[in-house]
Amino acid sequence: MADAIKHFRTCNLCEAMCGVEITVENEQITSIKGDAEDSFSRGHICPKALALKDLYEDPDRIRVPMEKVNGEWRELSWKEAFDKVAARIKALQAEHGNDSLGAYLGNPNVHNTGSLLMSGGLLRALKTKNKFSATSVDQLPHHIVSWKLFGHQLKIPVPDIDNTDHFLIFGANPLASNGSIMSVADVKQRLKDVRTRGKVVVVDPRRTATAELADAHHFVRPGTDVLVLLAMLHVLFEEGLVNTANMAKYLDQGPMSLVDKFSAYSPEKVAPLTGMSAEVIRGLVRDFCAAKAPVMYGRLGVSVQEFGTLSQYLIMLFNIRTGRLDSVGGLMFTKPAVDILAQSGKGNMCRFHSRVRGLPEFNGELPVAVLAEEISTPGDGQIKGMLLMAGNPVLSTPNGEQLDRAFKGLDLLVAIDFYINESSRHADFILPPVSPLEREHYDVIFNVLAVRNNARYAKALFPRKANARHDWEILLSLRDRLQPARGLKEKLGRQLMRRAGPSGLLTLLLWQGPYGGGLNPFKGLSLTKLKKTPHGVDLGALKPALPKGLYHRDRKIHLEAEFFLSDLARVDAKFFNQDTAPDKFLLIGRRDLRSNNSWLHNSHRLVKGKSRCTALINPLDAQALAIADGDLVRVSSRVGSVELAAQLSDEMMAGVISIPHGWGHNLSGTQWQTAQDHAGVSVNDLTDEMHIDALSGNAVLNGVPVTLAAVADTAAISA
Ligand SMILES: Nc1nc2c(c(=O)[nH]1)N[C@H]1C(S)=C(S)[C@@H](COP(=O)(O)OP(=O)(O)OC[C@H]3O[C@@H](n4cnc5c(=O)[nH]c(N)nc54)[C@H](O)[C@@H]3O)O[C@H]1N2
Ligand SMILES: Nc1nc2c(c(=O)[nH]1)N[C@H]1C(S)=C(S)[C@@H](COP(=O)(O)OP(=O)(O)OC[C@H]3O[C@@H](n4cnc5c(=O)[nH]c(N)nc54)[C@H](O)[C@@H]3O)O[C@H]1N2
Ligand code: SF4
Ligand SMILES: [Mo]
Repeated sequence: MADAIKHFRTCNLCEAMCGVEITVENEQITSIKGDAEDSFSRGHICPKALALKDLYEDPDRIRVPMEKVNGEWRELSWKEAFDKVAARIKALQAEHGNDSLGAYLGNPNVHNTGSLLMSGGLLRALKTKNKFSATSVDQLPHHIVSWKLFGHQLKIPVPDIDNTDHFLIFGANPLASNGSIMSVADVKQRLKDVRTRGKVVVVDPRRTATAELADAHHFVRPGTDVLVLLAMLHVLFEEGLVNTANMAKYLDQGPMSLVDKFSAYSPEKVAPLTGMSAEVIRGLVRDFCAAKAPVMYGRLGVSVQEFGTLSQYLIMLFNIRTGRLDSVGGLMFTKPAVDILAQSGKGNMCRFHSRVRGLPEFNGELPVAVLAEEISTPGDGQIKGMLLMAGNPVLSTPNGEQLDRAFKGLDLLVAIDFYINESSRHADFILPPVSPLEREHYDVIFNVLAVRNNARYAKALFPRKANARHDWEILLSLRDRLQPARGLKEKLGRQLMRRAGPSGLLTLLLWQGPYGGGLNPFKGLSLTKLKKTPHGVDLGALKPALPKGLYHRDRKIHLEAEFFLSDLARVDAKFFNQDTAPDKFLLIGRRDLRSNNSWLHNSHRLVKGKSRCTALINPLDAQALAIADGDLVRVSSRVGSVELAAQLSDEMMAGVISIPHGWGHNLSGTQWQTAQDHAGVSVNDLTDEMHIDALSGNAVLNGVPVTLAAVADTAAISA
């Protein structure tokens, strides 16, 4: 029997970047454990890490390029596939214009070193304004806030969890998600450590696992965080708690500027709308200001709501006005070894707008909430073909059912994906890349957002087979066909890039980065050094960085009140200027430790057991509608209706229903059998593409008005 080989790498499935130890015997993975010596994650992993093995072995995973001919899939050689796809894209754009091709980039692109470093060329070669990504169902508000305030969309400060003594969390559940825009392995222990130093406080319409662990949890009515945050700033000024001592010289305005903006939002005024008492709101501010090293953090629950951008701005402003930005234990900037900020666009907005609804682009992308209408509305610039890269927008974007119908009508759909999912089932071509263990990995993005500076690199565990391709190879091959190199110099440049691959680029980026050798390439942090350090290199705790970290020319933080606070008119109109009765039920999402958006449901070990795709309902709400635990219920919104089992729990705030996203694998033509066997329903058949955060165009996935009813004939329907 061959000796067991131990391989160390970073799990790339979520943002936590856990180090894993994978044992291989006779080319079979025999175990996946947390790497106890890992410099970042200290041995922590979650159940999803085992899916790395399942993904590698999954017989449903597509391994060769395919074309759909008369409804039947047939295999192609890579050359045939690239030639045909490029010819079809060219023909489409020649006939209908460049914008007739749309592109959607899903979340796994940011977990993929090669795609991140090498997709730029293809995206430019597509020459289309119709680019979309999962950003606009997620963190778009964070980018806009950072771009406006600090001058770079990726200059996003993260909570210094290891040093704070008062962690105030709005709309995040790191115990399930393992942290987001806060890469932090072993978050449970780290939160417990915060409690020994001080307090964890959670504001969430659901008493989540994170809330259970916290010292205090407060329910908030979905979508009303903006009011709580305005009232918190009101209290800050009213009670003389503003303290910008460490910040004053970096701000473009004095500490008391904007005070009049918050005077109208007293806690007493907003309390009845938010479900939080005025006393609790005042207490949040006083406790925060009494702590030594407090920090306020808001994540997905706050981003994907009607006032997501304004709310994230107010969270940043609160941290700034209390001197907690760039302070140990507060919101801190990172110093990653690969300075991807220097390589990427700082951001830009409103240079063009979507054709049908006129929503603004950000950083060259349009909000995905407009994708279906851009496909279905005839006229110049109508989308007739789509390129999907590592995404499943039918399950992950609002009004998925409508998008599904729109995809059906396309002239061309090409998917770069190793599964035939609910979106790529409409594809004419599938170009399948290798699975995560068959490629090298360096986390380019999540080290920018990590609570400790760190660097780790791993080679591919299994070399890619001769007849397989990396994502980046697929991207380069398509680019070469769509936009051939002009002249010898460009040709050589492209050949060099292909030969160097991601590790060549990483060598360069590490060398140029803040820990690299600079003038002496043999010194400093290098890829060679990382290859010899399989458990990674710890580059230390986060340190104050201002004003160096600022990208504005004047090296100041721009408060940009006109842009963000112009949205107060919309707040007033929604909450104070109309007599409409509040919606009876509001829908929110939830994450589960054994799920990852829409795409790990083909791993048997992650889906076994009781269905997690249930409607969580407060027992008093259920009682009023004669709904018992396990009953089938119908949840309906403006755009659709789903039926699923009710799960009663007082962890839900009254009047709020929670359904997880990423389920709904019951559509025909997909090729993930285990997922189909555990189909569930798609909550995005309820979310509404017309309900957006107007300031950014980001989708509203939390606080969706819905109705709830028992399905009378449960037995007949579930039989
Ligand atoms: N209602 C509701 N909707 C939500 C959310 C919510 O909280 N509530 N969350 C939103 C968020 S935060 C996000 S990020 C989005 C995610 O939305 P998407 O990015 O659209 O969806 P994923 O489920 O991540 O789709 C992943 C697809 O990428 C493929 N894939 C995985 N790895 C690779 C790879 O290395 N290369 C290639 N080429 N393909 C790969 C998988 O096979 C799968 O088909 O969903 C959003 N949708
Ligand atoms: N296991 C697992 N881990 C994941 C993922 C996954 O699908 N599964 N997805 C990954 C991705 S792509 C992302 S972006 C991150 C997201 O990571 P997180 O930001 O931690 O997101 P969630 O776990 O969805 O937590 C959002 C919380 O907001 C609450 N909430 C909903 N509406 C409101 C509201 O109006 N106000 C307030 N204050 N709270 C509200 C919800 O109840 C929920 O507890 O997770 C990543 N990690
Ligand atoms: S928390 Fe789980 S999925 Fe996320 S990186 Fe760690 S092991 Fe992987
Ligand atoms: Mo996300």
